[in-house]
Amino acid sequence: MDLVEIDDHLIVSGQPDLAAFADLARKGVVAVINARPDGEEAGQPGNAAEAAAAKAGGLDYAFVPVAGSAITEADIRAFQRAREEARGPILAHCKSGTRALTLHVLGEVLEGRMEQDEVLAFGKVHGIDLSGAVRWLDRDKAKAPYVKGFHDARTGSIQYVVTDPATKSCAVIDPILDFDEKSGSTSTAHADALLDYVRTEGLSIEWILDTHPHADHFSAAHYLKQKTGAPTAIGSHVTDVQKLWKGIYNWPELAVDGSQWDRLFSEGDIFKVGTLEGRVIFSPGHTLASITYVIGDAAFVHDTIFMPDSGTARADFPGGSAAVLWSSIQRILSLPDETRLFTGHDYEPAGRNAKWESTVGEQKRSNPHLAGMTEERFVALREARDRTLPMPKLILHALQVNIRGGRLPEPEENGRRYLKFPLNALEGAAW
Ligand SMILES: N[C@@H](CCC(=O)N[C@@H](CS)C(=O)NCC(=O)O)C(=O)O
Ligand SMILES: [Fe+2]
Repeated sequence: MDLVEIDDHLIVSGQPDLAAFADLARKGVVAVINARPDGEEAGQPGNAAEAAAAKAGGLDYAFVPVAGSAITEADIRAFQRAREEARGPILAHCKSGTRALTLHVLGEVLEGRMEQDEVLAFGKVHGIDLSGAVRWLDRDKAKAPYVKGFHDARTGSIQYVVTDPATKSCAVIDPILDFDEKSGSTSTAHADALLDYVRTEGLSIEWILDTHPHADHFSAAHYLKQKTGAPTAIGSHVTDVQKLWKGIYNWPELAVDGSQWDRLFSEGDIFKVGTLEGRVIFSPGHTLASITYVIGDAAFVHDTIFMPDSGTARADFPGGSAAVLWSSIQRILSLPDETRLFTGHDYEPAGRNAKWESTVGEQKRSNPHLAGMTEERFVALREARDRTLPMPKLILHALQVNIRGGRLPEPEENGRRYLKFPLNALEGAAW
């Protein structure tokens, strides 16, 4: 294994021999970043074996798997984080070292610590061809909209800011209001991080959008509207979801006309984010009201399709249907292959870094719930899996907030707000 010393803190290499991990630790290396997806070639040790070898050698370990053509900002940030968290030199590897150095260099350019026109020469000094990194940066500059995702590790949700670079107008999609169910505390940490980003980048929020009433976290739509005055919107079938949960919560005063939002979107509706056009696709199945926002070449597909290694969303909540979800997914997959897909959740399977961006083409090729699938087999697979899933821990907390556009319950006469839960209303208890 050739070790290429990039600086005092970073060594890049091809696939290391696992037997060498203990040796690396003796030489002062404190962590390994594995940038290779599993299964690239026979004899590759793979994530689980590398994680175990790192642990045995006393090394920290991060799994940031990337295919050369499909590096996303989330991967670059995860690589940066793993470097920042390391207390000493780290070894980053892929098959040849090229992807590992590419991840590093892209982070340096995005942070303004390296110029794009220095990249090729920097690679040459180390004997590594970084022309792929230059192509990535060219593509990144040409992207419209520019999409910033914020992953919430607590709930596995992603909130987005979607920006028209020409006008610096943006839309917020699926903003998160933090909630700790153990203490009953709410926090605006995620929503404030989003507002900080909007302020730092000099953006103006044109829309506060939700794809559906979430079952696993509170929406920060109402909070953000109070802070910015921007209009809120959701799918028009939210009224069906309101009617359904009005019954479950036994809540006579709940208005079920969608008046809690400024706009209700239906299939085919068009809206603007600066000069970019947004289009609505009705995509139910996970909920009765789910919609997908297609803005430029980016589709915000919420809980339909997850990352290719994570399959699809569940369809067993009240009002859910696996067959309906299948049809919605087919609509999304009929978008052009290069359409960027941004998902609503990522649960970091097998300890890999959180990711949220894929393309229609990648999904059709490599999502096991979709590639070569028939409706019948999908429905059988989805329903079988859903029978094994416990309800999300916040479903009863979240729906009563989210069917009112992210408003917390009104305070009682002592000034405190209370949530209300039906007992024995939902199935799926995991005892
Ligand atoms: N453990 C999570 C599970 C959340 C969950 O059920 N997520 C939904 C989307 S809201 C899903 O589709 N999960 C698919 C799966 O787990 O396979 C929680 O309790 O919040
Ligand atoms: Fe969800």
